[in-house]
This record gives sequence, C-alpha cells and structure tokens, in this order.
Amino acid sequence: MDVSTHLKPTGSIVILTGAGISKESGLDTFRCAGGIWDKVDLEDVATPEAFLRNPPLVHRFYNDRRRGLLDPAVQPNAAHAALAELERAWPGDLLLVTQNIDDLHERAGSKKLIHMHGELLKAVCLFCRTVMECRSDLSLEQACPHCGRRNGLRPDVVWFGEMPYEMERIQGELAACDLFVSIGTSGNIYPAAGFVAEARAAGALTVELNLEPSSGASQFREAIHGPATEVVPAFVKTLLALT
Ligand code: BJW
Repeated sequence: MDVSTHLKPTGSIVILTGAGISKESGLDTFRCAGGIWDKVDLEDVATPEAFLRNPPLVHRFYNDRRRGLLDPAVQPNAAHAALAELERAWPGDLLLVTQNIDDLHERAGSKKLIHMHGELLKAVCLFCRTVMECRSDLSLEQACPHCGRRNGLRPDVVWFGEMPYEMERIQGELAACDLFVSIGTSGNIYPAAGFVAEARAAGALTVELNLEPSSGASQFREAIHGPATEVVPAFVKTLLALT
C-alpha cells in the first residue's frame, strides 16, 4: 500500500482498537470461537438491566476479568508498543480510541487515548457519580469512599444501551482526520462500527488491520490481515517512513 499518496507527515490520524489487539497479550476477545460471549450470555452481564437483576453475577464477571488483567503474565504486546511509538514520533495529530477496557495501551506508553467503553480498573458510584481507581474485587457491600453509601459501586464500563464516552470529541476528530485505522475489532458494535463511514465521509484514507476481514471490511479502502503483533508494527514502520 502506498500511503504516501494519501497522507502527508503532518496529517491527522485516528486509530480505533478492539479486543483483537490484546489477544496476543493473553486477553480473550468477545466474538471469536471460545471468546467471552461463548462462555457467558452478554444479556446476563453487559447491560444495565443485568446489573439491576443480578449484581453479584455482574460483579463476579468483572472481578474475574480484573484479576486476569492484573496477572503479571498479561503485558502490552508489540502492537500496543508500535502505536505508542507512532504517537511519540508522528509530527501530525494522532488520537487513539480504544473499545478495550484493559490498560495495555497506557502501559505501552500511549497518552492521547480515549477509552470509549470505559476502564476495568475504575469504578463509578451510581449515587454520587464519583469515578475511582479500582484494582481489587468490587461487591455490593462496599461503601463508596466519597459519599459513604453502599449498593452503588459498579465497574466504570459502558454496557449495551449506554452512551459510550467522549463521543463528541471522537466525532470531531473523525471529521477532521486524513487517515483512519481500525485494528482488531469485528466491527459489530455501534457506534464504533460506524467510525469508518464517518472518516470516509471526511475524505480520509481508511485502513483495516485485523486477523480476518471484519463485518465492515468492504467499507475500508485498504485491508491488511494477520495477527496484530505482526501487521501493526509493519504498518507503523510504513507510516514513520513518511516522516
Ligand atoms: C485479532 C487477533 C489478533 C483476534 N490480531 N486481530 C445501530 C446503530 C447504533 C447503535 C446500535 C445499532 N443497533 C444496536 C445498537 C446498540 C448497540 C449495538 O451496537 N448493538 C449491536 C449488537 C448491533 N450499541 C450500544 O448499545 C452502545 N451504545 C450506544 O449505541 O449508545 C447510543 C444509545 C444510547 C442509549 C440508547 C440507544 C442508543 C454501547 C455498546 C457497549 C459495548 N460494550 C461491550 C462490553 C462492555 C465492556 C467490556 O465488558 O469489555 O464492549 S460489548 C463488547 O463488544 C465490548 C467491546 O468493546 C465491543 C467490541 O468488541 P470488539 O473489540 O470488536 O471484539 P470482537 O471479539 O467482536 O472482535 C475481535 C476481532 O479481533 C475479531 O474480528 C478477530 O478476528 C480479531 N482478532 N485475534 C488481530 N491476534
């Protein structure tokens, strides 16, 4: 692919990542065979109604995933590292938007980052809306350290039917970007699945980097298929050669 015909080194880049980028770090994806939604019904754990119906079940699901994320074996991989390097070295604007609730992009060194579906290592109090760091198990019995009330702490993640975070800022950046890159996402979940159309409407070059063609693959101008730890560093190298 010759990105140099579409992109100047001062161009602005928006990158969207999904569960596939963290797969080779040891975290499960959602919709792959053997993935999270093969083990648990999303209606039981990833909706506000599920949390009202059975909060201990929802807490157990996220407590298990939080412990998994904090396992010392789970570390950022070469794809996370390449995106952090791109942010450091790219002369133009760059925004990384992740659907992932893990903290592997931060650990790799990314700074201009939006967690549109929230963060596993944060909790929010439903009563006073305080957001707090959370590195251990959550339960209904715990009192909010800010307002002191029990029964209100939940993981600070975005469930189905809830509004993803910072949508106005993301849409503003998509409307002004020259390159949109989607990495490791199946393209099934909106509004993230619609970002490629928004970037195309803004005249951006659109590129998909994924293990296999995603649900929205036909909307991208270019696609490179393979494991993130191989295709992302190679693509970043191509971009940095323009600088
Ligand atoms: C590799 C790899 C390797 C593997 N290397 N690649 C139409 C328009 C707009 C909205 C809707 C609509 N229809 C329905 C909706 C609503 C709904 C939705 O999209 N539903 C769909 C079922 C259609 N969306 C919402 O409700 C969202 N909110 C919203 O729309 O707000 C507006 C609104 C408000 C109020 C009322 C109505 C509307 C919120 C969505 C929240 C999603 N939350 C989750 C779970 C919470 C966080 C968590 O527990 O982690 O977020 S669902 C889950 O899916 C998680 C992920 O972030 C998200 C996306 O998954 P992702 O990342 O794509 O993972 P996979 O597994 O699907 O794909 C992995 C890919 O990687 C695969 O392609 C592999 O091939 C690849 N891969 N190994 C590279 N080594």
